[in-house]
Amino acid sequence: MTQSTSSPRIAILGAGPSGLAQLRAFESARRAGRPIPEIVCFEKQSDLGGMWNYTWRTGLDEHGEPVHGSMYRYLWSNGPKECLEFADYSFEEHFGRPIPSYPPRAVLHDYILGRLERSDARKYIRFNHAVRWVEYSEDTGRFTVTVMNHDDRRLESEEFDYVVTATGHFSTPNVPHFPGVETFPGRVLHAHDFRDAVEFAGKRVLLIGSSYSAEDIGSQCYKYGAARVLISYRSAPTGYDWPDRFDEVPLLQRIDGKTAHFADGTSEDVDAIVMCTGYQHHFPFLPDELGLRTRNRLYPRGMYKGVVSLANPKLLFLGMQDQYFTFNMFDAQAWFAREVIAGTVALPDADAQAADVDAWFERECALDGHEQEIDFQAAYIRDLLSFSDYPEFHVERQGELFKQWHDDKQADIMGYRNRSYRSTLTGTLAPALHEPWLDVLDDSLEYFLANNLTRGKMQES
Ligand code: FAD
Ligand code: NA7
Repeated sequence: MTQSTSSPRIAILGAGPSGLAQLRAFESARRAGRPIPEIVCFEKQSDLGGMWNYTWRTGLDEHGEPVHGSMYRYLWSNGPKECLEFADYSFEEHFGRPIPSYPPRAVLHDYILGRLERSDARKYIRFNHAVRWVEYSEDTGRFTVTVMNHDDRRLESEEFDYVVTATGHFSTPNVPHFPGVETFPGRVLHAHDFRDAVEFAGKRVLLIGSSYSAEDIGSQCYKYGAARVLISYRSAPTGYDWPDRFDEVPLLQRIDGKTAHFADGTSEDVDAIVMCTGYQHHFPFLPDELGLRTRNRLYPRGMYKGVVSLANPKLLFLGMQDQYFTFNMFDAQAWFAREVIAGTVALPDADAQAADVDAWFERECALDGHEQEIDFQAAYIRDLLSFSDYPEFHVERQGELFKQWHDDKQADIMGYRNRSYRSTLTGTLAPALHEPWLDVLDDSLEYFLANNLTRGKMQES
């Protein structure tokens, strides 16, 4: 175990977009000539990218760890890339030319990796290292982080001054029970285990839930030939103008054989059930007093500025919010966390931190509708940006793009991915997708780039 006496040691848990944002934040400080701490990033997968690192596996991975990935084949960005662009690394810089606004997963994965590979930060990551336990000692003022090193098949413990938890919160499924599900004679799975819509070609698919997973898995199933898609909602239908073969029904009550019965008294035979019922914030490696207990929301309590644990200011979290903004919000958080660790941002006392959390939380509770939610998250990010030198990315203008995105989805849920938006960084209007999204069955990076080399007809949103 190497211990630095001169600079603090930081453990970053997870090398997804949030953990990589933290590495990049330190790297940019180092390049600016600032001293940086000793960093170790523990990642249980064999490569970086987090959720964007596609895996065909479900259940347990090759080491017996829970599979992290919830993404599936043919997944395309569900928001405009212009709203997640890193402020210090534009899409144009990465690809050398403008690309359409809604890329498939592999293209975004390439972009995430590209920024990291242009720095020297990969060296900090220990792959195949699953964090098992984090314990804080009041005596030493340090954390002991225990990890399973799957390369050497050994449990290892090291001490750190700070822990940055960036393990995501869309991996541990929330799976409700419905009477009769145990004898349903077809596939029942959670969205976390959904991998390939082709499996459902010709089938009648029932989706439970009415948020992002339901709308996208439903769209995928439709695109790849499902005979019928039923979306069963608990609170409210998605409200989109779905094409034929789609319907929205109230909540599933029970299942008899293949027949699903809904709250309005209607019933229908289905062949498969996909629970698109969301995820749990799950931290099996944190003691109760250090974990977060929250549903998926814009301002989970328990973290000052959505980052610093109220239970222990040396424990930080990234990416724990429900997300309109993603990559650039994680960056804003990571740059803030860097300044907290460096001591250039002084934390107020515990009461003042709790009052700040309460104020944001109450503001969130009063929100009415998606436009206010988008403005809220933009305001949260703007607040974070005031604490660091993260480059300007015009977060409010990106908020307006999100509102346009929302309208575009309302107008055409199967066609919104054909729209183009203007980068707030470069000012470039994205070229149109080379053919309508509904017709593109190949989601590979190679196919996407080969067919979108030249700027097509533009259709600004
Ligand atoms: P993650 O990407 O989940 O990364 C967490 C990392 O922590 C992983 O690498 C994991 O292996 C590691 N880890 C977890 N536990 C441990 C442990 N015990 N020890 C060591 N390592 C551990 N966002 C968008 O912007 N656009 C989209 O189109 C979009 N689509 C999505 C579709 C789906 C199906 C899902 C589930 C999410 C989608 N998201 C989308 C949101 C996505 O989660 C974020 O973009 C982003 O991946 C979050 O980054 P993160 O680093 O916080 O978490
Ligand atoms: P979300 O956005 O957290 O949504 C969860 C959905 O599941 C939501 O519609 C819930 O209904 C529904 N839900 C939760 N519990 C139940 C039960 N018990 N019964 C019925 N319905 C339930 O998760 P998603 O997976 O859609 O999206 C997460 C991320 O993945 C997101 O960032 C995407 O980009 C991809 P509610 O509306 O609360 O009544």
